[in-house]
Amino acid sequence: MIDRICKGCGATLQSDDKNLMGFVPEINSKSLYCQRCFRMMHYNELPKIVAKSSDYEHVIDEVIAKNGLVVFVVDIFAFKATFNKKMIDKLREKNVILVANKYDVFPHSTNVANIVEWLSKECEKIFFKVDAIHIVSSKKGYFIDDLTNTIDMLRFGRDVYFLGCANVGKSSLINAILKRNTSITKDVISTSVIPGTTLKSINIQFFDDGKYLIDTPGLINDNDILNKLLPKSYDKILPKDEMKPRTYQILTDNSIFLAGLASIDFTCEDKLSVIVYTSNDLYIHRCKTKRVEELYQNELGKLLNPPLIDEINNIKYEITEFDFDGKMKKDIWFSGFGFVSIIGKCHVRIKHIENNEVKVTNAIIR
Ligand SMILES: Nc1nc2c(ncn2[C@@H]2O[C@H](COP(=O)(O)OP(=O)(O)OP(=O)(O)O)[C@@H](O)[C@H]2O)c(=O)[nH]1
Ligand SMILES: [Mg+2]
Repeated sequence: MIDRICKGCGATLQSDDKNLMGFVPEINSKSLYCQRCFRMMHYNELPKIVAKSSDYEHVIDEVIAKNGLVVFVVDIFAFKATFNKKMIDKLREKNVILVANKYDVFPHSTNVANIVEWLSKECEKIFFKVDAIHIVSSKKGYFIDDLTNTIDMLRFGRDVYFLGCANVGKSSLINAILKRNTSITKDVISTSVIPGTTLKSINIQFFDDGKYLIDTPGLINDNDILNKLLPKSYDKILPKDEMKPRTYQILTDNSIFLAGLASIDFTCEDKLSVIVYTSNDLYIHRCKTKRVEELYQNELGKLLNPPLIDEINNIKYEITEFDFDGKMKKDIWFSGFGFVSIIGKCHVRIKHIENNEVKVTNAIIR
């Protein structure tokens, strides 16, 4: 008998073990989805079985070996974390379209051309040559047609592979392309907030020449903030809609808490402008630096949540420091929960969750 593949996650359907991927109580000619995907789609259940980081190497190596066009998807809200160096190094010899997804969470006044220019400079910095750069929102359907046109132009009769870190929205992007270009109105592939939703590659016949759109499991980053916290914390971390920038005038020995995920202490001679871009639901607290440790002691998991009370015992912090000369507006990227723009000369001392990377770039929003 030919194996049947779940249309939602790519697992081979089986009815032997309900704790393994691809389980359905009974397989017949009508079986399209495994029980896990059926429940995700119809009851909004979160998946308990997820892809593992160890599976990733062979996924990317398999794609590299094929003669395909690669759509490398990054999450614009988590750009620094998802513009993954390890993946980029493997993609250097391929034809790549860089797609920054989740544009809908950016302030609507943001100029798209400026962001494309910024992305192209980030590529140049690491000598990563891409054939095109697109900004899209799979959720809202923004700029999907522009991307489809570029795919048509650059494909030259090949399959198209969607690669990227877990949770950047690869499966959502394919669903959006299908909805725009076929009679399909509902999601075909399963998506969820949990990294590792797609378990195996999924081939979707899409092009007139019989070639495929191919979804792949994402690279799981064990340092991703989502992998350090429980799903009930995600609600405040992931923006649901347009981020409202929060601006603070900062003097020396002032600090800002990004809930209990990080705190930034500022030392400066002149007043600074600091703009916080996170989910609107993430609690931001400004205080004097001398009160920071007392607040960590008394309010972590309470006022300062996430992390939640039942997560704090598993969390350690580390310190990262930066100096800014004030010549250019800079962004500090907090892996997976946003970025903070700084205008002015200062020294910053950041206390953040251990191994949850903090990186600096020129400002993405001018
Ligand atoms: N705001 C916003 N959220 C999005 C967008 N695209 C995807 N998401 C959300 O991001 C989460 C991950 O989406 P998926 O499509 O499952 O991501 P993936 O890259 O396929 O993830 P894996 O299968 O785990 O590798 C889901 O909660 C989606 O609803 C978007 O354009 N905007
Ligand atoms: Mg997926």
